[in-house]
Amino acid sequence: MLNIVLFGPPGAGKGTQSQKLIDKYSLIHLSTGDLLRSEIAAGTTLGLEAKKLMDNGLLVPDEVVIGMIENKVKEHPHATGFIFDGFPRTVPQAQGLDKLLHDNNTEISCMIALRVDDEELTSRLLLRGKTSGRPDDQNEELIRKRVQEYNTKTAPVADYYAGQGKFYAVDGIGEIEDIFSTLCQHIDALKEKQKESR
Ligand code: B4P
Repeated sequence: MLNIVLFGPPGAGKGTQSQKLIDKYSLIHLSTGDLLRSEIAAGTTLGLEAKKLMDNGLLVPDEVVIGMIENKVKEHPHATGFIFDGFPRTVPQAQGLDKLLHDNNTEISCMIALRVDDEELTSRLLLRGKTSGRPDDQNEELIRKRVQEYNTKTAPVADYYAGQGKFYAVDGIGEIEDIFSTLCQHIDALKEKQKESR
């Protein structure tokens, strides 16, 4: 299986690039941000609790997102691979994901990080906020809070995968198509390696 974690700060382009990758590699897209927003739209208890945190730029508790991902992975027993978008966002989430995949006889193939500086992130999210209707994209202070959450809680997840020799970083600034083709080069090289080791 090809299981990719697409990593990066809020606004790095994870959702944008995931859409393109799932089309090219026929992967199942699992975005915790999208899953949480659908819980909010459905007005579930989980959604109402998550909304309070998300609207303040904070992360949702680990056990909530791990449970959501577990349910989704189980819904696709015949998948050829998954793209994890916006998950894991903490080291305990990464450990939970490793365990879940191990229990399903598979593992993470690689983590690819999109590198984008804070100024560019802020301007992208404020621009998206004009049309997305997302409360967490509406003001600069909240966006900075999300970036700060990323720097303290999420950035260490890169070291977790680097320790397993699975971490790659690409420049996330530039044309969307150029970034996509760099991502594809990494993934194609990985697929070749997987073939050789079979
Ligand atoms: P997410 O939905 O994951 O939101 P995001 O990080 O803002 O989105 P993303 O990074 O995918 O956006 P993209 O760059 O594609 O999370 C939202 C919230 O949910 C979190 O703050 C947290 O509260 C909660 N949450 C989610 N997962 C969680 C977890 N695992 N644990 C705990 N809490 C969790 O797009 C940004 C903009 O940039 C777009 O407008 C796009 O068009 C533009 N863009 C993309 N690429 C570009 C490029 N190359 N050049 C110019 N613009 C570009």
